[in-house]
Amino acid sequence: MKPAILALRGLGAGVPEGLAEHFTVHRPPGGDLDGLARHIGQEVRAIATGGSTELPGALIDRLPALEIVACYGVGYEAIDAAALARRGIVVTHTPGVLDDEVANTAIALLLAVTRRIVAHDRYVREGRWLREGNAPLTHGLAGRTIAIAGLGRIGLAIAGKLAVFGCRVVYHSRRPRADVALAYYADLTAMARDADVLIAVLPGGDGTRNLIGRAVLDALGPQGTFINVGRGTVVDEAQLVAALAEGRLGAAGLDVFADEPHVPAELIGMDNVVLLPHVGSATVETREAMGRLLIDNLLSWYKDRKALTPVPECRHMQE
Ligand code: NAP
Ligand code: 8YV
Repeated sequence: MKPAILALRGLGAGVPEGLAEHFTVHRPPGGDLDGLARHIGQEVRAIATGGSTELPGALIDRLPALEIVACYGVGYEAIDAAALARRGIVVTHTPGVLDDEVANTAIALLLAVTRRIVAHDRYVREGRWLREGNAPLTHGLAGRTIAIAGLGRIGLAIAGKLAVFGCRVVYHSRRPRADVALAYYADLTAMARDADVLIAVLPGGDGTRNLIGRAVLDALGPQGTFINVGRGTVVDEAQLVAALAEGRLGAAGLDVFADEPHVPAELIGMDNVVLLPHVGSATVETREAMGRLLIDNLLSWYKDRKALTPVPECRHMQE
């Protein structure tokens, strides 16, 4: 008999169908987790879910046979992985396979914002080129300092891609990396003060909430650009809106927001901001790779109790 798996919100297209080849897939009708737990709670051995989809402890309590939670995505801030690990439940995610595409998204936002690609597109469409003449000049990237907050897998991919632009790349994280030659800043505000552009690619959750607040944004300054492809919660969104509105921050390119899919109304009307609907990893190829890795983690677990890409909190659980 195929093991029973609970498929929750946040899975990519095709993932439930892929799971169905190996598992009996249960999806909560109308999101009714309570009803589902009542009916098949004793049977559920696995959960497949999005890393930003809340996984209530009260639900876990009702799934006594649960062994593994497989997340679609690398970020898993909505999952209390340490608590699950203590209960002997392994959590997996999909690191690595999306680095290149998320890094491309960061570079696309960087160019779109600094070269005003979207604003200039509007300039043409609105007939302003004809009426007003050439669009205003912008600034290039060569010789600029680009700061990366969070030099992990994706941050490193961004740094690699930035090498061709002739800019200086610096970074901040809690610890310096021994394997990179880039300048390290222990102090995020000090780094922002020295930077022309700050690219955030930090994980979400309580540990990074509002890490980028008024001090960092003011340090980046009126000529500075802020790009975020990590999680919206790492920046104090009200402070970001105020800094842009008051001209204390120059421009922003945002793929992620604090309360998705809600975007602060003030940002919509701003010409110096490029907004994306959390599409960092959203190519057919990358999403397929994420779905495949999620399923391969489950299959590997059921084959020999070894998950392929457990989250750090669960790495010790490999038998
Ligand atoms: P990763 O390899 O774990 O890198 C995270 C980096 O952040 C590490 O360098 C870590 O270094 C640093 N960091 C963590 N907590 C920090 C803190 N409190 N202060 C300063 N630095 C901190 O993760 P990744 O694979 O690169 O992914 C990063 C994040 O990107 C994910 O967690 C996810 O939220 C987001 N993401 C977004 C998209 C999208 O579609 N926009 C797609 C994929 C991922 P230290 O441990 O040394 O501090
Ligand atoms: C996805 C992401 O958008 O991997 C992550 O952490 O944010 C993105 O790859 C998400 O996980 C799937 O909706």
